[in-house]
Amino acid sequence: MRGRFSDRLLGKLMEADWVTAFTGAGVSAESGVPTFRGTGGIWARFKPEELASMDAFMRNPDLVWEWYAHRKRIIAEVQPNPGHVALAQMELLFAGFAVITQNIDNLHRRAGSATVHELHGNIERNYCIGCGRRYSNAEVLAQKGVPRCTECGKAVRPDVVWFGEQLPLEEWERSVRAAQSADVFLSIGTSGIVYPAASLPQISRRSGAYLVEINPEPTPLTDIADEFLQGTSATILPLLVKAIEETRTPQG
Ligand code: BJW
Ligand code: ZN
Repeated sequence: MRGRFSDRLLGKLMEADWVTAFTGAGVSAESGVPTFRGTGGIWARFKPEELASMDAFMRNPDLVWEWYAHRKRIIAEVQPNPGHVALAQMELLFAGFAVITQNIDNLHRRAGSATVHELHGNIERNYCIGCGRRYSNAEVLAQKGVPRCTECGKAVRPDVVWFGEQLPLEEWERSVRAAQSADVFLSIGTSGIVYPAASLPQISRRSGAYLVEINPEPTPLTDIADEFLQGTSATILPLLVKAIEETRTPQG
């Protein structure tokens, strides 16, 4: 046992050629980005299923757009936290390393991670639902209410994946390969209930990975994980990087 980590986990990490980190909203919580489920605030009155769908956008475009405009503003102001930074550092410690994220906030790239597969899109991009023309956040936030396309007049939406929509195929295929290649798979800060993303830890484990979950709360994944590290990502991930470095270069 080195600090809070088992010899078994550190042994697996010493032997690992490939490590994959799968992240959810919890990883950005300590940057000040609210999670989807189980939080306070005005948006907690709505389930993500009631806001993150094309049906919801068609039924109540103002409400859905207001939610995204609110989140765009929060995300533009926050910074990556020590958990994001630790994952960027971890990338340099292994021959193969990938971050698969369900987050749309771009914080992994901003922290310096190079290989990032974004399964649910990116809130910094937008496109017209009529003609597909792309818009920057500066362009859409300059308009009042739901932005309209300058070419065709239809509504502009965030480039994120809503319920009932397909995940971007290339990002999905790369994520499946990263899950299958992993010797150690870290599932961090996700409730693990939204599919198909939530199948990646299972895919990885079936391919022989050592499955580690990092979360302050147990989730449906906890029972199949080889280890459950209970705590927040901004606390545990920097300690894990330190433990890997110390195990590789024993002190004294
Ligand atoms: C901390 C922490 C700290 C807190 N440190 N941790 C029935 C069965 C199976 C599937 C389905 C079904 N019915 C429908 C479906 C399909 C559906 C689905 O999975 N629904 C489930 C809810 C049941 N999936 C889809 O529709 C997907 N598409 C699809 O299936 O396509 C195929 C198809 C197409 C057409 C027809 C039929 C099939 C698309 C899913 C898209 C999800 N989109 C969203 C919104 C993205 C844009 C945006 O951000 O606005 O993605 S929803 C939302 O949930 C977002 C997230 O990425 C996703 C996952 O949430 P996440 O990240 O896990 O966050 P939370 O809040 O749930 O959890 C936070 C965790 O952090 C908690 O565990 C905390 O404890 C922890 N935490 N602080 C570490 N400091
Ligand atoms: Zn258009």
